[in-house]
Amino acid sequence: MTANDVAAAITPAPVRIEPGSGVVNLERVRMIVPDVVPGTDDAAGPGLHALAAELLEPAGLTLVEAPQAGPPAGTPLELRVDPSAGPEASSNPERYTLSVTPDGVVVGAPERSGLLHGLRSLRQLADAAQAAGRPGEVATVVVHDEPRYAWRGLSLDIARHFFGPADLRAVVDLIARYKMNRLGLHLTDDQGWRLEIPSRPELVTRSSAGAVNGDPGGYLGVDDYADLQEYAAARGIVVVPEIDLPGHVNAATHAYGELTPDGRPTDTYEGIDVGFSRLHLDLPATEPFLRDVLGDVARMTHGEWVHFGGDEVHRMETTEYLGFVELCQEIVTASGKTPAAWQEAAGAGHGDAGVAAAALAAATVGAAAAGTPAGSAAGTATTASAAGASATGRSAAVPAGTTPAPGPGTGSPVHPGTVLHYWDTRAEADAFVRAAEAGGRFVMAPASRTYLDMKYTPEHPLGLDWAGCVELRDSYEWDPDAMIQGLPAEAVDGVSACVWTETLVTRDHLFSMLLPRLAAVAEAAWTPQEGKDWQVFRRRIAVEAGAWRRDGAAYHPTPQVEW
Ligand code: TNX
Repeated sequence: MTANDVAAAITPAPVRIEPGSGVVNLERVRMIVPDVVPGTDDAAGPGLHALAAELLEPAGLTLVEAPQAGPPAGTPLELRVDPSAGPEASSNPERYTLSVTPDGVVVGAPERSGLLHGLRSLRQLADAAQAAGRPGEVATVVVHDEPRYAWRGLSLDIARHFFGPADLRAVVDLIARYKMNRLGLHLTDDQGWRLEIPSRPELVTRSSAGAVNGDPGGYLGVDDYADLQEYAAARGIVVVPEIDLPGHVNAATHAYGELTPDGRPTDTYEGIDVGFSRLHLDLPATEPFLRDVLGDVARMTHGEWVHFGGDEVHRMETTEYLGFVELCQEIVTASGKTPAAWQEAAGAGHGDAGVAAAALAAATVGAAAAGTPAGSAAGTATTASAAGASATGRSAAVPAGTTPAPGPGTGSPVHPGTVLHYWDTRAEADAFVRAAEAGGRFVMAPASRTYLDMKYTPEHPLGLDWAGCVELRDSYEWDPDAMIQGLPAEAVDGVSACVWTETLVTRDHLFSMLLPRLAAVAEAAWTPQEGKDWQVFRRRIAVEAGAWRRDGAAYHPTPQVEW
């Protein structure tokens, strides 16, 4: 391999690469692992050893044990706790240095996450060697690397169609390959409730069996959820559960009739419309329901965040909506977690832009799903100016109908630390700037770039197109810091891809929407803006496809890449 080939093999592109001129034979590798690694609970050795084997063996490397006597077998691969690793003067906790020399390999990092990133880069070098027909002959190189953003995620909808533990582990492995570290799970929606809630058992007993189009549903039990989080955590990934409130709740109102004004459960729903279901803040059953559900989810969740949704609540007055935003933030915080929500929680208009989205979605994919109630997308639009909010009432829930509507620029409903997911680029920037002033954090998931359920082209058989078509280059060429006018870059925590599953039923459907675009979003989240280059990226993607084919992962062979 030439130096250029080395640079061509690591995706997302590293911060700095010093190519060597030789190769090292890594067909047989002897691992040297530290006993203790900062950021690790259990014995680091066995865990890291097993993960390295999982990553490297499919690429043609064999991990061997050191013999009791005689010369050591295999080329050394040392994982080393090294605070001086990474780009010069970096204090990024995820930084690492990967040195591949004729004598062997050293991955240095101050924390476990960096050691894993270094192993992943090594793996891609090994994959490239394998694809070039020289398995185990890895080009020498030194890589100094660190992520641009701390939040690099994929949010996956398992409510419209259910994807179970085996699929979710495959998704974890995939996002880990691209050094992503957050898996958002959209666990509830109108069509199904996908997480067992011990205090509210009927959510899954009554509302998990169905899915869009009458397809089979399913749910994660308490143990499934714990196991998945452990599997993800071992790979440096935090699961962020999303319970979508106070809209997108038909599965909840089907299970618990007390959540509706007439006390009767709603019917099951198999269509793909949005915005028609809602909770009611003034019903006596509502707050106890929120406390039970969000409290249980917080207790079951190992990571820092609980996402309470907040999107597309088309049939609710602003005051009541903001009461929910306040109450959900209060409950999540009281449960010891940091709240996350969709952008509407900033008071950016929870109805207007969303109504347009829903109407477009209904118009363009109506054929994909049965049972869409005609005209139900035309909810009550709320004007952006009416959607301002008070910065007061920080600690108490605001009862419906009592929030004074403040003038523009007077604050934000967002609590300090709450993480907003920006998705609808049609919304006005003001509310987001106010949210950032109030201490809100931002994750950029602009639908026109990172919604990987959008079609690649108008003819694409899967996906929606309400945000337009999203080709690989669209997912690649954008700057997360420049998405919202006037928002300070310091308020941006990162980037998330999202994949909604109205039209996606199988793992192959899912993966063919993720690949290759997920790699482009991952590079937007990892690589500094000045280090990105579309022409180089598309060549690296062709190299990546070798591993996808080997691993049997479905991908879309977009004409933007020479495969
Ligand atoms: C918008 S983005 C939604 C989802 C849909 C998706 C389809 C967001 C917060 N809500 O309910 O599934 O569009 O692309």
